[in-house]
Amino acid sequence: MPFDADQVMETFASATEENQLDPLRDQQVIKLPPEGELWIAGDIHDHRNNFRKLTMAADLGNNPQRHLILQELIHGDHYDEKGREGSWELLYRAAELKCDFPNQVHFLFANHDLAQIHGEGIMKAGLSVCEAFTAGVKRDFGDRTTTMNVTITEFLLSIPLAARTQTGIFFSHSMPTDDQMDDFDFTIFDRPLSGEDYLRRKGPVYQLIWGRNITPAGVDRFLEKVDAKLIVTGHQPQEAGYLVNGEKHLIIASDHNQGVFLPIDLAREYTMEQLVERLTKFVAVDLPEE
Ligand SMILES: [Mn+2]
Repeated sequence: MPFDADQVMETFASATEENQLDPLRDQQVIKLPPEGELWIAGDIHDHRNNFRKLTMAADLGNNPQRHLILQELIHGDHYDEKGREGSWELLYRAAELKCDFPNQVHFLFANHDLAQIHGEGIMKAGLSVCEAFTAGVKRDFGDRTTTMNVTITEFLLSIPLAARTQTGIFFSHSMPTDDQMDDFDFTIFDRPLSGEDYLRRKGPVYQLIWGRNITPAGVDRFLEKVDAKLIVTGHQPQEAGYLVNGEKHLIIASDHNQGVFLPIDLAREYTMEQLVERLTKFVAVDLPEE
């Protein structure tokens, strides 16, 4: 399976530019329009079949009113016999999709993206998934590996932190933990970011995308600060595909058959019950085999 390094790098570079110039982007937030649709997925982690189902069913070319938000595409289960992991390719497919539909495809920055930028920070069965990812890039690009890693890092750094509807729904990969919430720097959404914002543990970007087990009281404080009514995140694995945490926080996962995505109408308001009713399981999406 040969890859054309120049073409792959050109696609990542174009997608980087499209992320930066996204017409809906205001600093680190995608501000969705008052009409049309949004389809949002949770963590995908190189689940290639779910990605295929989502993009084919979304049919963006025939549905210009439809927006698609993707998050945490990398670090999945496609390891070769030498422990090299191949999720750069799904990230590349997503970058291609951004280039094809720059006004409709958007991303949310996730902790696996940040770990891959840093080249470390997530272990699985005692092995670094970031090193496995880089080994996969090296397998497929040989002596172009260094430039490819720089290109991929720039793409990951171009991804915004959040999105919101005009009807009060906020989207981010996660939220700061309850004990970080009081001191959390909420200005990260409204200004350019610097290296300090991404620092391990102390940086607000790190805190936003790594936080787990936020209580409903923490969710309330977060939503008050960002002036939204409901929040949808990924990040915490969900065997059933989703979890309603309290009354205002919906967690979705898209990295297995029972995973879900959330298609909503941007023009209308939703209660949590109505959002949950909209959830669509990947297993229910029927597409012809490839
Ligand atoms: Mn995550």
